[in-house]
Amino acid sequence: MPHRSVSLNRHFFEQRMVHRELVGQLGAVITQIAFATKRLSLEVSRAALAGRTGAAGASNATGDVQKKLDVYSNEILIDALSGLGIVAAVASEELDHVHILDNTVGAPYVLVTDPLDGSSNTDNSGSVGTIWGIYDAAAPESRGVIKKIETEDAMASIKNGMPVAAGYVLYGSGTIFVYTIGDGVHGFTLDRELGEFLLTHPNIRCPEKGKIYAANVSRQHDWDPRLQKFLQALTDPKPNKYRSGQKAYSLRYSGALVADLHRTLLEGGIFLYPSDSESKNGKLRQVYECAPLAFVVENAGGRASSGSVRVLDTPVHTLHQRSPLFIGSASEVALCEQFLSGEAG
Ligand code: P6P
Repeated sequence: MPHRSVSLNRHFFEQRMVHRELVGQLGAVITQIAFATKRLSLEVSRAALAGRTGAAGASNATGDVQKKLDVYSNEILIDALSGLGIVAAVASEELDHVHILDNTVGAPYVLVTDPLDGSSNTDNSGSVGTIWGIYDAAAPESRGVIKKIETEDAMASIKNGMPVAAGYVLYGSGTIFVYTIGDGVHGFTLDRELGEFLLTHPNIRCPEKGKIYAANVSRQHDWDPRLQKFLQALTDPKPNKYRSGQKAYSLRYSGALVADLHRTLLEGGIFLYPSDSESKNGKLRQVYECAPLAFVVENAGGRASSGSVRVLDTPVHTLHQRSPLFIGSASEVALCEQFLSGEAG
């Protein structure tokens, strides 16, 4: 018998008895996100041929220089979700404000997204990714009420709710689609000839401990001394009580959050982007980078923290607010929090 190929749609259909929503509107949104990222995978791979490398000539709301592919990726994603009547609004790194889609009275969901994370890597063919999260558009008390979702409704859902689904797509040596609806984390690899994402990583579990850490260590002189002590505990050639006989950790850092996160999810360890003198609240964005990835990693048994607060409990005040991020294996993230609080070290 040939190996059974499980497409995303088949995967959703097989879960319909437990998760009816996967053969309904939620499944339709995730399928459209997958469709958009198939297009993105193609566009990223041929950016240089299509003249889509380099800067777009503007900056986004958080002051990052927008790459041509950033803008194009945002357009592709919004286009894939427009007209469905299922997504009411999109909060994107590339848009200053929440974007309310047309004809969406009664649409049940809001999308948060970083359409092309790590886009500085596109000019050197490095890995990049898409990060996405889906929230209920209406507050619990007004669910079922047919109304047009406005910006304040979308922001209220993002501030007060938890994601109903989240995931990312890694455009690396392969194109990997990872998602969760809160019941397991599942990974699919794009078969370009079929044009289908096929299940290759069912029920991903983040190892309890790893052997790798990911950080931009060129900035460590500027970090909290307690964080420096934590990294010393991981990397000291001499064994210490925090490594229980394990060898010193290796450093892997790609400059693209999705690539470093995906490796950490599969192999364990910790990714960290702390605050420093340049980024006093951290560099990564809480709404459309930290929270969706935290939802994925926690559902795989990992942990995600701002250093002192669980990412998914971090209060959201503004759409583009930044947060420090410590994410990965439960053991390393918890130990890092203990160093930062002074309980360890
Ligand atoms: P640095 C890319 O710009 C990004 O937002 C993340 O994808 C990545 O983890 C981080 O910034 C890299 O930042 O300061 O190390 O270049």
